[in-house]
Amino acid sequence: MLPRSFRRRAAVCAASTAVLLGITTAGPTTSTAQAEGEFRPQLVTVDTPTRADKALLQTLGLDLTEHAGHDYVEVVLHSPADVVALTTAGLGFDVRIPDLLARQAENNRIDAAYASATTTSPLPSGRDAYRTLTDYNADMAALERDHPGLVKRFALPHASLDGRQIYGVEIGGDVRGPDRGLPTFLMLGVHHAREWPSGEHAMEFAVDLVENYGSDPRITDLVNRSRVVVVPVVNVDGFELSRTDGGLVDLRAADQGGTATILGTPGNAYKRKNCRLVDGQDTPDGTCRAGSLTSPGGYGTGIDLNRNYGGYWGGPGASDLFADPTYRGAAAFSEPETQNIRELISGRHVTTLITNHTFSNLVLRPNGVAPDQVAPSEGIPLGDPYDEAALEQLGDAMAEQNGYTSQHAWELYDTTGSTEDWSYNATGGFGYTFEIGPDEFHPPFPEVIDEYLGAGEHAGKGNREAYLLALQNAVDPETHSVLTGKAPAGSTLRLRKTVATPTWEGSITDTLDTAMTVGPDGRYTWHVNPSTRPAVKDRQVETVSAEPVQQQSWTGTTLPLQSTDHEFTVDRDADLFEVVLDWPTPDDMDLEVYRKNTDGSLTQVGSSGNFVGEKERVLLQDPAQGTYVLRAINFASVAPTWTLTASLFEAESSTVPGLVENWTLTCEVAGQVRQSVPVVVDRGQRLRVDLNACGRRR
Ligand code: 0X9
Ligand code: ZN
Repeated sequence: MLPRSFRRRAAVCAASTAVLLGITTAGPTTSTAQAEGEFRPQLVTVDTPTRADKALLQTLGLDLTEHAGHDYVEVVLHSPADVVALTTAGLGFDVRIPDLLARQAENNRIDAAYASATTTSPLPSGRDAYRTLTDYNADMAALERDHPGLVKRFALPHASLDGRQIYGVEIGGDVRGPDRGLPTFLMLGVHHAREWPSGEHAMEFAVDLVENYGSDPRITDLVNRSRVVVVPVVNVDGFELSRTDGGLVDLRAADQGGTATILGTPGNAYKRKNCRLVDGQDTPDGTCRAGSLTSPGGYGTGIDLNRNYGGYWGGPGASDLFADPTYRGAAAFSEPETQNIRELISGRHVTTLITNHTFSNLVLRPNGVAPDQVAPSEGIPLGDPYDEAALEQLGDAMAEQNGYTSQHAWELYDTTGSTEDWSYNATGGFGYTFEIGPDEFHPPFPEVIDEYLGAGEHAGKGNREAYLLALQNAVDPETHSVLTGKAPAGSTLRLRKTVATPTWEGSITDTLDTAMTVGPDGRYTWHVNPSTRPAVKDRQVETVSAEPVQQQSWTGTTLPLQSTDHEFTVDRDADLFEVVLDWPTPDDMDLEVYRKNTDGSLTQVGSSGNFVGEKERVLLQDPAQGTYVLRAINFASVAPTWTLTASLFEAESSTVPGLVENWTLTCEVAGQVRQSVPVVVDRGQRLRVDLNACGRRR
């Protein structure tokens, strides 16, 4: 969860630099010897109160991290010359971690100690350390080599910008046989370079299925009834840089139990985006490392692949500035990595997908944007997904296995152009984002094991069990559609649909084109996604009354790093509870909303984590009656005067009627289309279509 986390930590760090320094020197000892007078890379906080200061800093060729706020940027200094560059430019700074190598060594030591004490970890693969890209590729090749009837390795259609092949594996009981219309379950990892556990879990799940096929009846049945496609590393270039250039730097020790976790790092360990160096121009093969030298973190070169998909592309929660961590790219699907996933999904019936990320222990479901938002391309509020009840049910069931919080993606923060917002709205296949792990992008490896297998009260469940539930959903005909009937043995059936998928302001053209081969008995059963896309189905829209039915405002001033609470009682039925925190200066404030329990304790029910300078807003649907605590928190260096407003609204629910779409089903014999019929099929429906005319020559 990028924006909230780095902003929060940044504010805490900036305000307590002096304290941190003292603690850091007393922190973990280094295992690397330091020659006298030798310069050790250090992490400093550079003051950049104006945009001009930031621009100046960007010209110095220094190693800027993504750890930044509106008035500072954290920078790694690698040499005395870097220090001179900063001072000559007249930019002030505080040293935050005086010896990054010492800190990195300490964290690497944890991993090394674990690896050397462990021959075989309890993971399906037995691995005891993070894979490199080479390891992933070798493991996928080995899976295929050792289980040729069960595993097919494939290269995705587009090579990466830096010239690498991107691989995936397909797993199925008869994976080399013709496609007989089984549903596809898709598992993705590492859209964001630094989120290493997201690839580990995807890969471990593949190994898990393969190793247990034939002995575990549940897994055997699931694998026989589906095709499981796993692409563990979508962003291969970024991952290779992150994984091999710089190690783990854990800032928690330096923060004495504060909210800081981890971000500052040497090298590219915290790179987020892909290896695009210039929009619209291919990156010369092999040059990504060079291009990233001065932009290792989320900032700098690259496209945020989780803002580049077509669904509502270009809307809220995605930046149009190349250097930003959430840069959406020049156009929807401008990047080879997202094109790969688009083509994969457009060519199969992916009935359920999970795209893995780190971190925050979340199971997120569509949509990425709050239901009251109106995309100009549509002119009506986004509403809840048509399949909200079913999406929520599976999300909650998965979250019970791993102990994560199940919620709409927009409840985290707005995003547009994310994987499942496109895949769900354009194809109807269920899609979820997992944010793995409590507090780090790539924590010490033992944590990866715990998250996969489950620990504590989730022991024996974890993401493994959550993924199995998702796979179960993928094969369950109740959650997709089934076409069945007679057709000539060996004929090719094809379902096609060319549609306009809304971006935020316009649309893109999606062609879904899938095929299967009819078996020797002249009958077929095809597991497909519904013919009408969720994007155009009936939509429940809440029209909120213009005037609140109840409203209360407070003004106040809160000192830096302090917070102010106000209570507000909801004593009537209302459809919407809105809390807004506004203030005049472009400062860093946060808003949290709690429900007061009968024993006086507080349960957080909402928080707002907008970028610096935006006002904060929390929206609660159907608020329960009772007392709420509204907390204004100041992370900034000044004490602005703010206004806090709580409003209750009533809403009228209306249905905006949607469209009915059809698939075009064709039957081909020897490459010739012999029959073509429109097919309308809903979720949960089983439709019989006999293709008798296909057997006759025209
Ligand atoms: O911001 C993101 O892309 C994801 N968080 S991360 O820290 N892994 O970068 C969250 C995306 C949530 N939104 C949707 N999936 N729509
Ligand atoms: Zn991510």
